[in-house]
Amino acid sequence: MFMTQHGIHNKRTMPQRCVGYESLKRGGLALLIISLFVISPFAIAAPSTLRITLGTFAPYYSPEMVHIGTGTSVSWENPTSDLHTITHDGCKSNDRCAFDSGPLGPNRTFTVPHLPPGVYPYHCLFHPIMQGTLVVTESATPSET
Ligand SMILES: [Cu+2]
Repeated sequence: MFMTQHGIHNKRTMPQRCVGYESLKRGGLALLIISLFVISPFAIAAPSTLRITLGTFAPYYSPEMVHIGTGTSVSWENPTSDLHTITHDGCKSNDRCAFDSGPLGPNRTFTVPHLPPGVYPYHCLFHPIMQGTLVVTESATPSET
């Protein structure tokens, strides 16, 4: 009785196992295709906007050091509950003020459109410990360091 049931059970599970394996293979392939679609836009296509996130703790601007091409705009997001600024160091010394967000409130975003090539150190007027650097080079490929 037990043997028969066991036999029947085996006969029933065997094809199911095969189907299960097939669908697992199919699922893996689908996952591979999906992941290719998800990853490739970031790997191949250069995003037109690079996002930097403000933080209460270091790194205060994340990423702190950013290399972008001249075709890329930069967008700072403030998810903290404090006011911050994104102020080009040149604004303080009254040289050439490339960008200054002014007080940026929580959940606000400040975007700087395309900048000419150059090195742009910047800081927060309220918290001088907050410092970041933007490096703009004559290319369209952005990267982070
Ligand atoms: Cu700040």
